[in-house]
Amino acid sequence: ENEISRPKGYTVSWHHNPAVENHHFGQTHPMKPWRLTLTKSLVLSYGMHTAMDTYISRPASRDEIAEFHKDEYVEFLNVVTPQNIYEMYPELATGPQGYTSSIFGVGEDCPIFDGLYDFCSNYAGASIDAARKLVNHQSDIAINWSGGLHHAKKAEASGFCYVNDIVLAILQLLRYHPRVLYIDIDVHHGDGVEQAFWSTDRVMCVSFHKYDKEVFFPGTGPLDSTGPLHPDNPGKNYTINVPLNDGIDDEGYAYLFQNVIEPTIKVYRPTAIVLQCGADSLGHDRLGCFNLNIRGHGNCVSFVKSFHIPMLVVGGGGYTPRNVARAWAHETSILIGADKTLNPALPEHMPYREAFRREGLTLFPNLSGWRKENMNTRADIERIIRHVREQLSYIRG
Ligand code: ZLS
Ligand code: CA
Ligand code: ZN
Repeated sequence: ENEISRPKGYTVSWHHNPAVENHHFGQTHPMKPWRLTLTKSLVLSYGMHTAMDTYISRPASRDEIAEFHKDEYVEFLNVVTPQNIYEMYPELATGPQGYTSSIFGVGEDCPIFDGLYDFCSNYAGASIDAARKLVNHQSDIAINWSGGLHHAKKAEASGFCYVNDIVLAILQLLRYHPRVLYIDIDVHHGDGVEQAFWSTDRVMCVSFHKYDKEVFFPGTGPLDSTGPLHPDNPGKNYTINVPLNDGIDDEGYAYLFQNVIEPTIKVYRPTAIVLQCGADSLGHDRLGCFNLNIRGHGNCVSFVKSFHIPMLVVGGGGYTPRNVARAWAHETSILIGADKTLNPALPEHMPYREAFRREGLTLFPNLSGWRKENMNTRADIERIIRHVREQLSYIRG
């Protein structure tokens, strides 16, 4: 249907692995790796793979994972199974509803499921591979939709994340790149990445998220959380947090995003950018509370791409699988420069076409008309922009 050619003047690589798609967190768990299968179905059916270098990624090695994570934690992930968890840690068997989260963060949010290590090592391997393609100048834009698991800590699983592929990828970029800008548009705060690079000026972390301390996970990321307070610490001011209320719409988000990201890039002059595209910031997300449409979400990707800086693009959250797939397929088209030529009507012949019927067989259903009222005022948004400008004034040369 669509004739899609390779982008002129730059190379895009797509890193994926079917080994990630077929794992299950559990029946009721909102994280569905199957959304990656839906994404792949759209990417292939539109013929977008013909415009990219496509790699089936390999699992990250234990040493690669241990570049950030604590050895004992990597060992734990490697050996734990749903069968042996209670033998290994009898204290976890506290009651009928299962284990409490005390051992390395496992619990209801981060369950031990069959093939957990296979899942983690494969999504992490894809992000590491993608980062290396950028370092070797074999790609200008590298994509791993299975990555973006931004909550994982050095020795703790958190918020559906076990291994922090973003931190591992940034560590690869830092071997060559002096300054890496991390941008996170998942509806949740990118706390694991922020924490890992809190005390360095070689990575600047910017997260946009719903913020409501004690109510919305993970409860961190207020506007005044900008890095270590001590004046001698190089990380001071190298973290930007953009806390938001429910219901932000495409217009407000685009205005805010551009007015935060443009001055940040001008002042910081990153030599590589990592963009986490968590799709739980879309309207109608099962866990989210924003009002973005597929195009509003994608505008962030277009805007970052327009700076022509080497870019690693990863996935993240996203709990209404068909809309996650729409967003990431649309964003793939933006990255290969095919968004204007793609037919918004979904391809006639594609696997899982029925999964998209609910909102209509289009890439761009209306996702903004739901129960969430926009609780972000013009004044809130202007206050954030002023705060960021002031913060950036302290890091200007
Ligand atoms: O950013 O809010 C929490 C923590 C709790 C409430 C939920 N219970 C189970 C544990 C304690 C305070 N957790 C969040 C985590 C959100 C992670 C987002 C990841 C990312 O998008 C990146 C990938 C949370 N929100 C909703 C749930 N957990 C949740 C909803 C439904 C269920 C089913 C499975 C498990 C228990 C019942 C669960 C978690
Ligand atoms: Ca975020
Ligand atoms: Zn999220």
